[in-house]
Amino acid sequence: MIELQPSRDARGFRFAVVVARFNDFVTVRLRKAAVDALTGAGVLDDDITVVPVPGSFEIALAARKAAETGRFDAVICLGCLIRGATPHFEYIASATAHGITSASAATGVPMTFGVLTTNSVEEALERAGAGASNKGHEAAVAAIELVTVLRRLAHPESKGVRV
Ligand code: DLZ
Repeated sequence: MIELQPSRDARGFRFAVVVARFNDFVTVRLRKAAVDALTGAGVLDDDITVVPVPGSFEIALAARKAAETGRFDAVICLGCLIRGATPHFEYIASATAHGITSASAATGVPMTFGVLTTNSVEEALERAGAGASNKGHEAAVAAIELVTVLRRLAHPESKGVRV
């Protein structure tokens, strides 16, 4: 049996980071952590395009449009929905998640989900702190892993390990 190995080396790959401005005191932290994770994996500044959108509800359309340009290997989606402050929280959260899933399925471009859905501001800030538990960081690392393992899947000469 061969198990394909994702890589943390993302040199040469191009990413779009779609980020909602709503609750920007949180989303700027998600964005910074995502960009840091990408550059830390070898992605050039010029190969990262940040696409700001008003709120999480608008992420899916922008992600799809970014994917349709053909210029990106993956799209990282970032936003912050806080239940207490958001009437119709469930509707927006559900529309956002389904919209991103559909956009990825329709375009075939990997998209990752760094949209916080929390009960409070405190919970949101906890998930946007320093270090690897920041959900922007996690979404960027997931995008890198997905891009690299799918690349290896597409190429028969891919390196895998026998398990
Ligand atoms: C309107 C709204 C509300 C109340 N709460 C949030 C939120 O917590 N997080 C977020 O990302 N966006 C929120 N929005 C904005 C919607 O996502 C959307 O931008 C607007 O309804 C305009 O379509």
